[in-house]
Amino acid sequence: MITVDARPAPFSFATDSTALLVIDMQRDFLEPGGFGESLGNDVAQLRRTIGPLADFMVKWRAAALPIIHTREGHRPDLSDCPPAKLTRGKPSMRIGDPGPKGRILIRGEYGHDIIDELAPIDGEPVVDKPGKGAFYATELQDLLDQGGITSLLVAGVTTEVCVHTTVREANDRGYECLVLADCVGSYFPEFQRVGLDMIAAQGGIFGWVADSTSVPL
Ligand code: TIU
Repeated sequence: MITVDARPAPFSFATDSTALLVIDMQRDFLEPGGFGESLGNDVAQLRRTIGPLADFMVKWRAAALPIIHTREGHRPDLSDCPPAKLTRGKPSMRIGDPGPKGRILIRGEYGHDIIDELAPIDGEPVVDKPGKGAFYATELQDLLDQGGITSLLVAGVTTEVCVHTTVREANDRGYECLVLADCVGSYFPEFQRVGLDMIAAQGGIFGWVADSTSVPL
């Protein structure tokens, strides 16, 4: 067992039943010209997560522990994109429109893929998801069941959107989740702070929170 000094209490996990879940570290969210920027966001806000997460992934892989990556995006014909998602707000470019990194948030496009700094290595599953949560309409539950995974360390973007939705879904399914505070990012500093507080509040209502440097690997 490994025990992490976490909020609101120490978090313990067994190395044979824990995976690192890296959510949506895609060019569309972290680089200019993608979906995140089209929604009016400053992508620079997310980029502080890249260094700590890259360092942590090196340590996690060195310990031969599993990593699962996710990507948010849609089929080229947009058949899996609900109209409510497609037309919401007034972005300068909508999902499926051509952008500098290819069609926005479309599977197979350059912008949809994971940033080079955090590229998956051979054998690491990449789960494509149409929604914010990583369990909805994906194979994630089966992957975790097959691997005997009962605990998740969670990283990625954005804290209050896809990370939160996924952690809530995971919590309801019985997974114990430790959210790595320095490896999750929001476009809004106040949402980052409150998003993490919401997870750890009420005795850890959705999970635990700690910096990646607190995980004694
Ligand atoms: N807009 C925003 O904050 N996030 C998303 O649209 N997707 C994810 O969080 N991955």
